[in-house]
Amino acid sequence: FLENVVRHKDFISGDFNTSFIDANPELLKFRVPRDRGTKLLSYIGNVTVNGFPGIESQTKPIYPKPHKPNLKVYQSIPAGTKQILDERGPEGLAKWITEQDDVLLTDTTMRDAHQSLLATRVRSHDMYEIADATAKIMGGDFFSLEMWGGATFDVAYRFLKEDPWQRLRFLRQLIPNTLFQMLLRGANAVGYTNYPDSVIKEFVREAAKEGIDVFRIFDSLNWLPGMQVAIDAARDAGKVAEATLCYAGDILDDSRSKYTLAYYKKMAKELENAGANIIAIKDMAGLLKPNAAYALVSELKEATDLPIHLHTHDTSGNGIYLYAKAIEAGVDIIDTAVGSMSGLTSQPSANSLYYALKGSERNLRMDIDGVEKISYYWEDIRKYYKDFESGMNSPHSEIYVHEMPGGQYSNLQQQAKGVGLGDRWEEVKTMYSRVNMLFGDIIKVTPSSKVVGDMALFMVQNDLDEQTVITRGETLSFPDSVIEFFQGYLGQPYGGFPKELQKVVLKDREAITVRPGELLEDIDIEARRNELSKKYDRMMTTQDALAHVLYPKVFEEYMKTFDLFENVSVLDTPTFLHGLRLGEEIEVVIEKGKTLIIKLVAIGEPQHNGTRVVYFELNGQPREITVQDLT
Ligand code: 3PY
Ligand code: ZN
Repeated sequence: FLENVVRHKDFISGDFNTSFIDANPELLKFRVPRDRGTKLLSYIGNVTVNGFPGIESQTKPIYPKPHKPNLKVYQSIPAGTKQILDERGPEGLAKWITEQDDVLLTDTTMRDAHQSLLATRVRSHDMYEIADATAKIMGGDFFSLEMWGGATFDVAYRFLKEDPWQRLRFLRQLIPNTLFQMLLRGANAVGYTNYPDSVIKEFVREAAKEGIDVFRIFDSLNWLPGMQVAIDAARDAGKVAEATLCYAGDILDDSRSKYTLAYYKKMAKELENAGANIIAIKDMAGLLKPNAAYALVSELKEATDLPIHLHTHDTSGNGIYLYAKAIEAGVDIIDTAVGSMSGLTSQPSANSLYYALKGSERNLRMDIDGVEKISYYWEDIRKYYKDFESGMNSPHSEIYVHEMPGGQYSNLQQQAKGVGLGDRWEEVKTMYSRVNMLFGDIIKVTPSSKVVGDMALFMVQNDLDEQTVITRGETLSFPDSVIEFFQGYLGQPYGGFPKELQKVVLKDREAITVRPGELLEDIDIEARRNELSKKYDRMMTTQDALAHVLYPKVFEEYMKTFDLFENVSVLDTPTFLHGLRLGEEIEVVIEKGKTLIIKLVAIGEPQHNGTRVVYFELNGQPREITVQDLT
C-alpha cells in the first residue's frame, strides 16, 4: 500500500491533502496479505499427489543428509579475484592473469556442469547450502565461478519456478570474493533468438549490478556483429568482456576445411579489436582434440596478448589430456567442475587435474582436501536429480561424429522423450550430424544447436531424409526455429546459407542479411515494467520486465505458479520434487527468522469430482488442502 502511495504522482509532487486517500480509491487496491503457509501446503499437496513433470511416479526416496565440509578450520572468507577486479579494473585483471605461472581455474559446477549432466535442474536452495563453504574453500584460489546464464535463466523460471535474479543476488552476498561469471549468448542474451539492442544493454547492466563480473559472450554462428553490443555493454558496466570463439570441426583434419587454424586466429584478432579483455575458446561439444588444443592455444598466444580461457566438455573422455596439452601451450585459465559433478558431458574434474599437475611447472591452486569435501556435498545433491541424468555412463567417442554440445545432450534427450522419440534417441543423434551437414556445417551452440536439434527431431518424427526435405519441402511446415534461422534472425553463418534448402524452408518469406538488432524495434523496458505492474497488481521490477521480454509465456506461467504456491524455492529439493511421505515433518525457512513446521498427516480418498483432501499440520495446527488428482 505504501508503495502505491509514494509512487502516486500527486504524492510525488506534494500536491495532496488529508482527503488524498479518499479521493484516490485505487490506492487501496493492494494485494490481500497472502497466506504463504497455505500456498506452500497447496504446492506440497499437489506434488505429493500428482508428482513432478519429468519424474516417474514414485514415493519419495529417503536421502541421507548431504555431507558438508566442517568450516571450523575456515574462519574467514579470503580475498580473491573479485577484489583484484574491483581494485584494478578489467585491464588490470587481464594483466594480473597473464603474470600468473599457475594455471587458473573457473569452476562450472553451478552452471554448465548441471546444465550438461542434469538438464539444468539444480535449484538455488542446493547452491545456497554450499555457498559459504565455496567462498571459504575455493573463493581464494579460483579465478571465477561460472554460476549464471546459459540455460539456467530459462530453466529457473520454466521448471524450477524460481527467480534467477534472486539466485544471483543471494550467491553474491554469500560469495563475495571470487569473480562471478555468466554465459551470455550475445544478441540472444539468455534466450533463443535475437533481441533488440536495448534489451541486451539493459540485461547486461542489471546482471552487472547484481554481481556478474565476467561476461563470456559468444555468438551461436561465430558472427562478430552478434556479439558487439554485448561486448560494449560489459565494458560500459566496468566488467570483463570475455569474447568467445566457438570451436567446431577439427583443425587437424584436412578434409574439414571450413573451420581452420587460420579462421580461429583471424577471429581472435577480430575479438581483440572488438574490445575483448579475455579470449575464450568455447569447445562446447568437446571436439577439441589434445594436439589440436596445443596448436590452437599456441597460435592464439602468438596472435594476441590477451589471456586465453579454455572451455571444454569431457564427453569423449579426453578432457584432462587436452587440458594438459593446452597448459603446455600456455593457456591461462581452464574450466573444470568439482569431481562429483564432472566428467562425461560436463567439464573435466578439477580434483583429478590437481593431482595430475601436482609438482609440475604449472600447478593448480587448490585446497584439495576442502574441494574433495565440497565434492562429497555435490555427490549427495546429485542423487536428488537422478531422474534428469542422461543415462550416459561412459565416455562417448561418438561425440566427434555428432558434435552435439554437452549442454544440449541431456536437454535434447528430454525434448525427444517429450515428443515420443525417447526410444529413437540413437536415430536422433545420427540425424543431428546429418542436419549439420545439410545446413552447411554450421557452428552449433545455443541457439543454433537448438535449430539443428529441432530439425533432427522433425526429420526423425516425419521419417524424412535430406532428399525428401528438399523435394517435399514446399509442402512441409518446418519448425519455427528452423524458419527463423533461415530468415537470418540468428545472424549469418560463416559461408552463408545453403540456397536450395533456404528456399524451401522460407517459401515466400524474405531473408535478412543485416544484424537483426538493426531491424528489431526497441523495447521500452520501463514501459513493460509498468504494464506488468498493472497486470499483476504489484510493483514489478526491471528484472521481471527483462524476463518477460525474453520469454513472455514462461514468465507468465511462472507468475501464475507464484500466485498459487508462493515462493517454492524455499523448499528443500526432495520435497520440491516429491512432496512429503505420510507422517513426514519438515522445517521450511520462508524468510530469515520465520520457520514453518509442516507435517503430512493423511491423504483422503478420491472424491467424485476428481479431488482429494490432503491433511497437514502447519506449526501444529491442522490444515486441509484440496488437490485435483491428475494421476
Ligand atoms: C548455452 O548457451 O546454454 C550453452 O551452454 C552453450 O554451450
Ligand atoms: Zn559448455
